[in-house]
Amino acid sequence: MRLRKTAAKNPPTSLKSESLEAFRMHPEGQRLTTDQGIPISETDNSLKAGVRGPTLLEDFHFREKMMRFDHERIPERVVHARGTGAHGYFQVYKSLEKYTQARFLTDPSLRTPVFVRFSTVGGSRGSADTVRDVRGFATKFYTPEGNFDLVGNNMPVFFIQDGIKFPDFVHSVKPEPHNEIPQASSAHDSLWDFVSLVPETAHMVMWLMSDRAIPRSLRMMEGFGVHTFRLVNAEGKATLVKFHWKPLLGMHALVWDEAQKLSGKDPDFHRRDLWEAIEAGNFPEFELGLQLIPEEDVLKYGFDLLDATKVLPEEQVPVQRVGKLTLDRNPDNFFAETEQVAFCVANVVPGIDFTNDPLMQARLFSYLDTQLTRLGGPNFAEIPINRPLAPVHNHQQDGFMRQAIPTSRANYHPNSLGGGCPFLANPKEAFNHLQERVDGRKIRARSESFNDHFSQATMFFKSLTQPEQEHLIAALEFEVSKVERAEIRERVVNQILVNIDMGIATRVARAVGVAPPKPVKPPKAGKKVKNTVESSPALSMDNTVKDSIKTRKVAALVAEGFAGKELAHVRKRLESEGAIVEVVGPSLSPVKGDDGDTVVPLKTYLTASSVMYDAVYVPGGARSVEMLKKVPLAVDFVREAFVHCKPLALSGEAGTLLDTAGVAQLAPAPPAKGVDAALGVVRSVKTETKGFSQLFVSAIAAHRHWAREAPPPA
Ligand code: HDE
Repeated sequence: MRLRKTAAKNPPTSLKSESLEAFRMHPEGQRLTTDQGIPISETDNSLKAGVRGPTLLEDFHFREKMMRFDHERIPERVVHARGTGAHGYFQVYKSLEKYTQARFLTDPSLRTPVFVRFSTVGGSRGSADTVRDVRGFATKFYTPEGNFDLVGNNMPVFFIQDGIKFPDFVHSVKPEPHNEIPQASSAHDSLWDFVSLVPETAHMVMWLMSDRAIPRSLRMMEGFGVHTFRLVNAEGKATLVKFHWKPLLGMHALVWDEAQKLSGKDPDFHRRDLWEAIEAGNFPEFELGLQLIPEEDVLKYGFDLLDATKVLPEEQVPVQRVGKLTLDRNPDNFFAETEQVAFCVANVVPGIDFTNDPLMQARLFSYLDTQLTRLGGPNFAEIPINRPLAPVHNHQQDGFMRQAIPTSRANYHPNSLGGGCPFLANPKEAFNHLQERVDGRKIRARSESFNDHFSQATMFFKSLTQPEQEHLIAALEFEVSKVERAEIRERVVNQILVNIDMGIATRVARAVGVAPPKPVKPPKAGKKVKNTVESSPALSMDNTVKDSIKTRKVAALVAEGFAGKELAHVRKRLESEGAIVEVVGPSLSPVKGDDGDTVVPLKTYLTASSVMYDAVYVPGGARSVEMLKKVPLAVDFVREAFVHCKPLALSGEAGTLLDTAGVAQLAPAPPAKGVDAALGVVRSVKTETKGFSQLFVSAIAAHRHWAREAPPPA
């Protein structure tokens, strides 16, 4: 897909976009100048004393150009450094005034502009997109009452319960301090050392080892506010709330081997996917979901809703879908927007409030604090992407990079010199902190209600389908095998995994060279919090929607002599269903089909790879197939697509490529007549057989065909 120019395609439509226009630089038809606006006619040679002489200090253009270059970098985010952003809007379906006074949730006619930044957590700015990690999902709503930031993740729980442990946790997962290895990976001693010593990590570690940690696309993953928040209505009545984002394309994952290969083949895989989808007008959509819980039910579900290591199963409190987020515009400039955007959990509007979750409380401090350093001073709310659409007036002043020019002589409150302005807002419209009764002893301790660390880890595992469970165990085996210290591997098995599931512990123990674990004593009565449900089907990605192939990428592998009519037919069908078909050939020169027509490949066997696609199709044509068999990279295409359980469509002679790829013995027998699609391998006896395209469409919609995977060891 070669696409460019979001700006031309999607002209500014939102108020936020209009507000950014004042800051956009449009170089078209403009002459080159210095930062002072002085016209420059030569920028390739410095000013010298003679053409072979020394450069002169007087050369202000050279000095300015070099000074600006020398200072282009700012500190990357201490976590979530790698990210990608998009503009869009949010619209609520119907008024939620019963629960909240927040305008963007009560006025269905309002399209609230948003900026979203997706991220990985552990890697640095240049790290690969498809690593095993949590994904950040941060949304800034530019509401009429000021900015609301929902700074969430794609997993509903977290590693720790109290924010004071965040520096410890992050130090352990980041590259190790002595050699800065490994980059963007949790498969190393210090993380698993921490995990083995801190049982509250158990539940989140199960999520991290699951397929949720390797999403197929940022457009195909859920988002969660994680903490329990509060909605507050105009009467001051509060309701506890859990925020969710539900992707309309469903949730889908990569395969771990594929994710690792993609890190090399296309480290920008997720960033590119998001960018291209928006450029092509395939705007990502997520529904906002709310779980609403009466205040008095905070301890009703067998755990404490203030504990961020727990999920509230959807089967117990259903997620109500209340509105939709649409991402419809790529940023104009990565640095100015995606890098400089500053989210903060403390940015709430009237109608939304916090709770005493000790993880959330720590975050209320951390974001502003880190941004002070990252963005070079206290005025970062004035950077265009961070400016609210709501007017800003206060007595805050000065500091590095101040942009606004206060015009009043009064810079204090109360004042008479400025006529008392800015005047205090009407309390009915202002943000009022919920008057929650708080009393207690000053104490550095954790609530008893936070004690159970394993029940929900077990519930999560039980909620997965068998293939998902196998992936999770394989991920644990992979990660813990990479731990060099035997005592850490031993502790992971005997302190953590045995408490989650003996089956997992036994399998991982064997894989990582630890003696088979002994069954654990059941916890003392009263200590273990009872799960109110044993499993939650909503937690399985396999239960997601699988009814569409919209935006799925399909590679059509061709060589000279391919079945031309068939390719045209299949392509048309897939494209009519919203898929993207890319022809991959021996070179970028036209390739002739058996009908004399030519296609021009967009990629070659050298530049593309099966891991970049959702499905692979090889049209028939004896000559083409024979040529493909002689090219190892083309054969790899078929082999990898098969191993990664992707839909494969091989028509006529192309079916024999499975033999060449060495996977025929794992595939179902070829059809004796007509077409067949067992295990997601669509094959036909002849080319263009009726029903071939339809079966392929269904196989792609199913996403992956796990039944092809080798069975677990006995
Ligand atoms: Fe963050 N987190 N976090 N975090 N977080 C940051 O803020 C922090 C946590 C999340 O795209 C930092 O501006 C603490 C949970 C996202 O710009 C920093 C704790 C969740 C992003 C910070 C947490 C998140 C961040 C780094 C434990 C999901 C990226 C740069 C108490 C609900 C936002 C920055 C973006 C970024 C602190 C835990 C989500 C250091 C102290 C839980 C999506 O302030």
